[in-house]
Amino acid sequence: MRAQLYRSLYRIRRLEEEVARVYATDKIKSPVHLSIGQEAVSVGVCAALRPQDVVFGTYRGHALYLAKGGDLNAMVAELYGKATGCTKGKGGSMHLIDPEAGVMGMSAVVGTTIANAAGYAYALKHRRPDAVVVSFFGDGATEEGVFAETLNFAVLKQLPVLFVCENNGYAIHTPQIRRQGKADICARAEAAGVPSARLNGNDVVGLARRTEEALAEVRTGGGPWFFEVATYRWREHVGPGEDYQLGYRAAAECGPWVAADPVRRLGDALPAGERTGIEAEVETEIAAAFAFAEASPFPDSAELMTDIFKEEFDVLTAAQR
Ligand SMILES: Cc1ncc(C[n+]2csc(CCOP(=O)(O)OP(=O)(O)O)c2C)c(N)n1
Ligand SMILES: [Mg+2]
Repeated sequence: MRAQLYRSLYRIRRLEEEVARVYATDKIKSPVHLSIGQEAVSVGVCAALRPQDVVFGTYRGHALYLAKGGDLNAMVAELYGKATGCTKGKGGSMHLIDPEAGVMGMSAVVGTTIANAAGYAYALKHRRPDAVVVSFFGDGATEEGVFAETLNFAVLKQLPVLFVCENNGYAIHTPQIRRQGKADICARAEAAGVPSARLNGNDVVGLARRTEEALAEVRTGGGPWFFEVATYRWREHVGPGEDYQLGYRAAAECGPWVAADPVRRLGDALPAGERTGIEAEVETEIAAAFAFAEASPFPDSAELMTDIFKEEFDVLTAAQR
């Protein structure tokens, strides 16, 4: 299990480092919200998911997309705006989707996918009761009205959904304590009737175990669960670089998070040969994905008028049918 978790963590870290490196060339046509430092949240939670389970995320979604098994080539091509991308180059980094892998969508509009996730869970409750939904969002999203409304509905209908708040302490440049009168997000979930836990976002093994436990209840009709996961964004809010020079947070604040970096720590704990083997395979895979994106064509201009409305849509993924 540790080797698998390391592969997933290392793959996401290296993919995003490559995105940051290539970004200066302007080949990547999309804004990028990197999750470097936050990878373990998606990897830990997704380790407890089954193929029929689905996830919804946000514009900061590279880690979630890959952790749930989204296609790597289609992701990089999407960032390049190419026709082979996961939304044919129309969505970019903020709108990754791979329904066959259970990655049901992400949005640039803060909070929107919280309600989408609950709606999907409502459908699953009737059509595929052994599958669950996990909804990922930031601490800032909990200030949107849709968060409170969705928790209420999820409890009322006892929906099979796990809400995962990735609390990185900031919404763009504003810290949580300057935005929330009572900075206790779990208390708000509890007030709505949702059992909650505050978890360490660097403890990837612990996150997988706690997710397994919570989902055991969710899968058997126990209704929703809520996790507030403490984590930290190492890079700037949007873009490939760092932003400590802006002054809204001190560079020293990142120190303890870097020291506890689960990517490095898990790698250090593996036998050296196993670690280098995993890293070499991942490097090859990432290089191939960037080569695929480079070689892919841009969409034809006729594509501007397609995919605007969806006439028919089967809500179930292949794994759920
Ligand atoms: C409805 C809406 N309001 C405001 C914005 C502008 N905006 C983009 S990201 C963001 C911060 C959200 O912070 P958080 O939910 O904590 O996620 P993080 O970026 O930290 O992962 C804001 C306010 C938006 N995209 N959508
Ligand atoms: Mg945040």
